[in-house]
Amino acid sequence: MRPATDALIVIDVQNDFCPGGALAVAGGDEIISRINGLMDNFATVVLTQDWHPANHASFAANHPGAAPFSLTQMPYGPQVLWPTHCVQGTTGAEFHGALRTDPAQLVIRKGFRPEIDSYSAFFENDRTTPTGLEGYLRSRGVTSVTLVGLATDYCVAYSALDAARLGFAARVLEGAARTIDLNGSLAEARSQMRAAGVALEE
Ligand code: VGL
Ligand code: ZN
Repeated sequence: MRPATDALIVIDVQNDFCPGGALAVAGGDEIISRINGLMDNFATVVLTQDWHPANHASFAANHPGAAPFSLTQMPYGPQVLWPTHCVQGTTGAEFHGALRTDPAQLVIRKGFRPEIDSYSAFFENDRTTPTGLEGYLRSRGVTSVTLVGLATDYCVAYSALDAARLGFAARVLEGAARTIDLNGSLAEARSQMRAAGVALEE
């Protein structure tokens, strides 16, 4: 067991991000057995769940004429328009059936405001609206976070960058994560994480 100051944060291991899902990440289900095993090593386990209303502004379907994976401008900056995914209460939004959920003490749901996306487990995409995770971790004495899940170059990277910015020691286990890799997003995410002091490990 790792020290109580270390938390495992499992990002968005949901049906829609796994093969067969609406925004499937290649090999997304391959990481689940490793993540399940990691949970035994951590006294604090947090799961996140992408949790959008059907009218969410990140869905291409809610922008007439816009193609999925195109870019638009939101008040908070550029935003990729995604296929409709992880709609609240749907099977696609449920955790993958093979993921252990019993060891988790907290489930953070994010992206529930129609007008703003939330990749990070800590802040919505304006980078200022908090999810509450920082307070939860700090009040439990956590100083170090290990991030795994889907997808490396979006929700995992945004979460890791915010963790580092907040002063947590942050590491991403790339072998327990899978990537979307849209227009060079993986290379960009990796260089940003390295620059921010996030440890990238297998
Ligand atoms: C994610 C795109 C849209 C993710 C969530 O979990 O990485 N990516 N919503
Ligand atoms: Zn989403």
